[in-house]
Amino acid sequence: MRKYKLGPNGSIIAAIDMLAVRAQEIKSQIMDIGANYVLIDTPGQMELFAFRSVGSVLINRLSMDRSAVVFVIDATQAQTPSGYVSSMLLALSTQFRFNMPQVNVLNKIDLLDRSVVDEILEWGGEETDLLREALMSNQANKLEADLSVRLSDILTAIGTIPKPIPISAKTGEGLDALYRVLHNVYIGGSDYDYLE
Ligand SMILES: Nc1nc2c(ncn2[C@@H]2O[C@H](COP(=O)(O)OP(=O)(O)OP(=O)(O)O)[C@@H](O)[C@H]2O)c(=O)[nH]1
Ligand SMILES: [Mg+2]
Repeated sequence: MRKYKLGPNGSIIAAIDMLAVRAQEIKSQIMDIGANYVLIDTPGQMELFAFRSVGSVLINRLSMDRSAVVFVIDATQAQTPSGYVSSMLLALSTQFRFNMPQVNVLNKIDLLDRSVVDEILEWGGEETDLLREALMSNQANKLEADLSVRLSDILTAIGTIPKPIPISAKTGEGLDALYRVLHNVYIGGSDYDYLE
């Protein structure tokens, strides 16, 4: 920020652009480590990373043979029906932008009661009416309710959005399930049902 006299957003943009330019060099340094798994953490400000073309350029350049995007949803934001729909739309737009296998996770479940987590997971289940009903009963404003229901209908119609895997980065809960799903993606399996 000081060197280029940029604000926080401009600095993130400049840093990503610089990374993209040096992506091959960074990738070969990563390969030299010889790790079984490599995790690359990207900035959460989606308009600065996922929604700029250099974001997907960088992802493509750093990707190895078997790579997947893990999209992290904050469970506390997704606990209201409209918050859930907004989170899933963001997950969908990342899937659309990167066009890579994507796993969605619902993080911070340690902050919510298990019953609330279960309700969120049901919204992503087969019973699509559950989300619809929750949206209708939670919105005081009719316009907002209509819009949310229509957006959730889009999510249902698209149908390929993987339901989120509940995890806690803090307690480690659910990480084994995430590992299993990622392993499935790596070996080319399509079975996403981690509960089986
Ligand atoms: N209770 C709880 N807190 C968490 C969990 N995961 C992250 N946090 C906290 O949430 C805050 C934000 O975590 P970060 O990892 O910086 O979030 P981020 O999404 O990477 O943020 P950006 O990189 O800015 O997008 C920190 O205070 C973390 O300790 C979790 O599973 N449970
Ligand atoms: Mg972060």
